[in-house]
Amino acid sequence: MLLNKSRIITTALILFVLLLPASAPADILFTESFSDPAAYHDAENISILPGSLNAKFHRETGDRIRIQDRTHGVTYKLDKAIPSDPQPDDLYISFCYRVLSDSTKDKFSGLVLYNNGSEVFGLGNDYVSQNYSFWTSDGQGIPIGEIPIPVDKQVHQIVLRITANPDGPERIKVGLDPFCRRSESRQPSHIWTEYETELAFDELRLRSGNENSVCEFDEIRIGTDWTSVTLADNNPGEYISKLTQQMAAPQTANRIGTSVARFWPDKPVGYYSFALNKKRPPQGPVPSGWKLEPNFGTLDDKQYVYVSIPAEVDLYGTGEVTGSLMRNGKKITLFNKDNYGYGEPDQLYQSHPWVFGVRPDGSAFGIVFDCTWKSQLDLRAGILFTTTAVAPDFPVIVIEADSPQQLMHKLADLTGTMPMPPRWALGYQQCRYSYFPDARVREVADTFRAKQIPCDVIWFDIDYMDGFRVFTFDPNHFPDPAATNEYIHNQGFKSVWMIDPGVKHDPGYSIYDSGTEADVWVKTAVGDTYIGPVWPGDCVFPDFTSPAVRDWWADLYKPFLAHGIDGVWNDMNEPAVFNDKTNGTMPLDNQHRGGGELAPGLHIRYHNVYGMLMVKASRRGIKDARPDKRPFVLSRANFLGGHRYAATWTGDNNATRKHMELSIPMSLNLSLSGQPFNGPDIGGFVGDATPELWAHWISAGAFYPFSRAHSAKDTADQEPWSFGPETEKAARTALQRRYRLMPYIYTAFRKAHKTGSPVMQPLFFADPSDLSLRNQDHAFLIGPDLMVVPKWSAPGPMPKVAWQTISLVGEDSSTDPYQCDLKVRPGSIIPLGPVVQTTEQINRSLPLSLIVVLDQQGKASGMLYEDAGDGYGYQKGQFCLSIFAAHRQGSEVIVQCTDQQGDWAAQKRLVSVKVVDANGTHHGFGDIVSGVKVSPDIAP
Ligand code: NBV
Repeated sequence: MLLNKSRIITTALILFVLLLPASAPADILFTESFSDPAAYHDAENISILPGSLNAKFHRETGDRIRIQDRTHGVTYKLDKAIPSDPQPDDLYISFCYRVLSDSTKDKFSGLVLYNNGSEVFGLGNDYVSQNYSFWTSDGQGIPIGEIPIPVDKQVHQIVLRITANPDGPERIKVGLDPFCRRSESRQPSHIWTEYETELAFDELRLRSGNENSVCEFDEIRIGTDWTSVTLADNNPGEYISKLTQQMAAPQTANRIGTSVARFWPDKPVGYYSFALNKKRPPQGPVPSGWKLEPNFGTLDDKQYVYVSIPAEVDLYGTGEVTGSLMRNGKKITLFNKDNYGYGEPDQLYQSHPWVFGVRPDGSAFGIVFDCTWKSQLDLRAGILFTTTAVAPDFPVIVIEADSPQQLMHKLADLTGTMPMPPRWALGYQQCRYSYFPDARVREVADTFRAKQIPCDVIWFDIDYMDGFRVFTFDPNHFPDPAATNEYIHNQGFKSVWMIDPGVKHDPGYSIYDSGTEADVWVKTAVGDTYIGPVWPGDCVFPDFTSPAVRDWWADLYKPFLAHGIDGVWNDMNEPAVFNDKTNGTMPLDNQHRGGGELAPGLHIRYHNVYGMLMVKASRRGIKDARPDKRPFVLSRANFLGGHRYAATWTGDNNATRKHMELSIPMSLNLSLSGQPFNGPDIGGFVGDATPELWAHWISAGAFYPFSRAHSAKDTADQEPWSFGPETEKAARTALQRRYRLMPYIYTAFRKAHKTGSPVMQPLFFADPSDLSLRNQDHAFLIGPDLMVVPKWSAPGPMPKVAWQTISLVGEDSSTDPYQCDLKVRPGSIIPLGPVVQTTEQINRSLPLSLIVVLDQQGKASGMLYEDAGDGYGYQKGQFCLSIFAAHRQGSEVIVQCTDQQGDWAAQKRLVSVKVVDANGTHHGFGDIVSGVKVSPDIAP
């Protein structure tokens, strides 16, 4: 074990070690808080400054030390400090740290461990990566936490945990900015990096790096447990404390729904809410005992809203974000951004000014910061929302709920629910940038059917256009788009074609000419038509803030769809503009005309809703053109509430395992932000997926709500069969599983449409009071009853009551190298259909089966929603909602349809039933309306 290797304790202290007085808890081995300035007599370049480093919620004492221009800094020999007998299994080292110089000049500043005079391990700022890092004796710099945090000038706390390993390398965990008021097991996973290395040390040095570097240290502690090094208090830290001093309670507070309150900093001002689906008049005062009240303030050129929350609250939501499911500790910039390869963390294509909180008892709250302006959510110490001072006042809406599920319903009460999508959009979809010419599209379609791999949709990316002019077709590659669509329609596919917002600046091109005549383009600060480069070269951009412009745009779809196009894909609508000087978008002082309920305003005000307004217009155009069909629009940019108009995918991810893993918490947080219909590019957009990666990705990706494979230009082919027989088999099995589950998935979408309940749900929805489930980044739920555990996910906590693993198409996920474990919740009934190649083959005469897993009381229930799969007949009663119930009766289980709603209710329906329990699967068959008996050998 670590200390037996015993290179730790050797010599006497060179400077001094503050050994604790005998009365101090034994598990604190060393502590230094610079309370004796006289000790540092050396040192031109060392000073003790009054006041400690004010890290968030970390108890500070004494003063702090500043070290400048010193490669070796301050040295502590650690003999006596760490007992050799008995030797602790775990050692924790913690310190507070601030880099004050330009980080690029710092060379490995931080706290460094030495052994026999040689550097063995460092914690701090690695000048190569310019991130908060740790580095090992071989000089490798490794960022701390899952997303590298660039070195800034703020106070941070770094914690190192060393777990002794007598037989090999020590296990290391390094954490940045822990939540001191929480136990170690309740830290969000993203603060940690884990590593293994042999590690023994006898000396600790504080180093400031090389020339011109300045940094400060404080509160250095070594202990044998978490609490001894991460002392907590209630101070939210320097930055937040300074702000909260300027803040005031809201001047206006009203209830606007059951347990929903709206707060204004002052008197309400006229405003249009993009997030909400309709106006919410005040309904009276906020109920007494209301738990969360925002405080408002302005400082320098910023407006702030701060909501103080108890330490144990877990935060989620915040929209389209990379990183772990739990958002505590994150900072998210809300400013829609084209972010190819997600180079920059946490600023992506969509903005959701929304935080979803869950308390330890499972009760939940949500906060809408109802503001479209460029802003930031900072969840490092409470909830801080920041936007520019020039933004007009905006309200903050707080929702209280008994459970996370109820919170989603209440959010949907405010924002509206997703419209019912056409069923084909729930099938698997095949895309690439780009399938062309049309012969290649036919070939892909033929291959799916020849290989019997289920698929519903083929996608047409930007290269179908004539010189990237929207609403045109390349005469060489797509001379007859209607014939191409007809060809694939005949094989049971639908087609989705891309439309970008940028219209080529090209007099003579009909769309440009008509838009110019109707005066639809966004204007510059001085009132000229704004022109910016995108794919076609110079482009002009419709000003979607104007109702007249939205009408003009909507009308473009009718002739376009007449080519047999089924759905539309709106890309680049952040809007992306190829101009680095304006940060990849249009200038923030561009002018939007507004109209209707929207005031005229600058781009900085409407940037975040540009994409939302675009898809609002696209959706209406599609609906107007084909009033009897359900529109399908996919959008890259969007805003809280934008699920009313479009589904979404998570942009240009990478073909890496990391991005595959990140896709799950990303889709979950989008789901918890009110966007149920989402998913990433399966296989990864940027780069070539390996056969193994693609096989793993499709095996889990078959269960994203939006399940589409896509890949960038010039990447290798990435159809399911392109990687060889093993990957092809994995894809076929995974997609057969999705299609077999289609009755359940369609029912889950219908619930999302009716109530706002997400299709994809985090594991903690299974038991909101089980704290061990709060941090699960990879296992997830589809609907409330089906758990998906990816093969590649690390084993993690599971719900306390065992869920039953099922097989759907003869697969055995316990031995299959790729297929996820699918587990069914005890107490539920899952409806299944047969494997079909396209959802077009689905109808009510197909056989139906039910998987039943009884709970401890011997009961189960479930439901099935069926309708025509498209159109609006369901609104006139043309559907059937079947309610199933099962109960144990002696050695038998009786499964029955207890209720049917809708005009499609049937007198009789033959169903095959499988009751799955610890002993295996038990079959039954019969008329579900009168009841099916399953026996014998049902486990009690
Ligand atoms: O239209 C081309 C691509 C598209 O395939 C991708 O899905 C979008 O996110 N588009 C971005 C523009 C080019 C990206 C390099």
